Amino acid sequence: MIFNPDIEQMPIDKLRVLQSERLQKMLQKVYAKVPFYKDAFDKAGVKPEDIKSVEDLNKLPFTKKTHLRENYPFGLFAESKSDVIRLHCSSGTTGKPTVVGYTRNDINLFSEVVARSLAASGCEPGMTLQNAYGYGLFTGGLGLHYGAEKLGMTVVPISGGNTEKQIMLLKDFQADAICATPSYALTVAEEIRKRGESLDDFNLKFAILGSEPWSEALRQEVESNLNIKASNIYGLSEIIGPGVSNEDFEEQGTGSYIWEDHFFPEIVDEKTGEPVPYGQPGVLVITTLTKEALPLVRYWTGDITTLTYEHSGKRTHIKMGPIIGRADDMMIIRGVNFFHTQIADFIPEFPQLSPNYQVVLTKPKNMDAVEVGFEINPTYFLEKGIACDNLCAEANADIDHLISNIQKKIRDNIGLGMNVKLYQADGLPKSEGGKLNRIVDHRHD
Ligand code: DLL
Repeated sequence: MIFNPDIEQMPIDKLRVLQSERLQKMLQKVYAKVPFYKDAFDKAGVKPEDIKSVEDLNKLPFTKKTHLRENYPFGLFAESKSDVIRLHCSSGTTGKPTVVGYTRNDINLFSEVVARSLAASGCEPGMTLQNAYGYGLFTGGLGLHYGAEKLGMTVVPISGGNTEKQIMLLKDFQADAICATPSYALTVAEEIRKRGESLDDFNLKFAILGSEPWSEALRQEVESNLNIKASNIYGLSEIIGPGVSNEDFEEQGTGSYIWEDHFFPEIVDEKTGEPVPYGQPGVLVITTLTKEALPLVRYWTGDITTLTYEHSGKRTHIKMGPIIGRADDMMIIRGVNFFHTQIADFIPEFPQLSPNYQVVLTKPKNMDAVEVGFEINPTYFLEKGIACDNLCAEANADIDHLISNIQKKIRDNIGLGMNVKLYQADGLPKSEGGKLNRIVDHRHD
């Protein structure tokens, strides 16, 4: 189903006119109301009226997370605090969080883009959504909640974690869809399989997964364990939260539609900031066109991806590829650039492995070393008649062979020698409800 066909299927030339009109209005507003932007535009020698259309955007400087931090908590807000009806924060581990604010219109806009995203994922009015994103300062829980209500769904606001109860309510309330981080969806899916539950007792058809990078291997595992369709949802608090873009469940693998009537995307070179042609990877930069409380001009998301127009899809809006990684999460190991998602990419080639993995960095003798941990896929070995709890002993030859094949794959694909360690099923940390950190860095211990 298409939630808002007039907008989602608007011809590109009309969309450009709408975007440019909205952009001009927004630039006038931030120049008048946010001292940070007045200074930044003046320094760049650009006045809002110099930007006639979205094509002129690259005359303007970027806004970065450091700017939000320097203006903590409300310095970049363009509306008075009394018009802000909600605050959220972006997920960060240390120090002061990044604070984002919403007017009533912003909450309506947030709900609209999430409703579009849920519909693209297969959801329809009348269906029940189990919302396993965390409720609280994180935008996932409340963001999906309001969007699902707007679409006309019944929401089960269970939040993340408590897997036992998740499974009970999925069955008892006959949820049609679940939204969660992909790593937590995997935890739930594996638990359902491990318990030998019958899928006939469930009514699940769709999953809406995002908030962290995930792989085709993980998609396959969740889809086949639960017999559902899983779609990608992308977003970040600074721009709105979840619902900046979403995959259509019938167009899997071709990217996620960016709702570009509200969020104008660019891809730029990570080092030079210059535009990168469509189809090539670079940093995603987004300008909000309609947001009131916290409008952002050319916001440097730090996420690396590609943009492409794919004219055979159901909608006209541009699509972004999967997130390859965050520019600041790129590891440079012995001179080679490396994102952990490169590991996830080849897991489907090894049916002996589950999609879960972990990267451990150490620094023996002052040289960076990488160990990648994988979990055995118990179904694969059980089908061969090998018991999982005794796996390594019984399947020694298989395992040695597997390890050397994985090492070769890593050398060929990434250009680095890495140590490979295999764990029993459930041997690696799992998501307990939220985002899963796959990198353990002991280099500075
Ligand atoms: O994670 C918003 C969200 C909630 C998105 C629920 C989807 C579902 P933040 O906590 O501010 O917001 O983190 C934003 O998470 O810059 C990306 O690096 C990463 N991220 C979000 N969605 C995806 C995705 C929410 N689908 C940061 N794939 C972003 C890969 C994602 N990474």
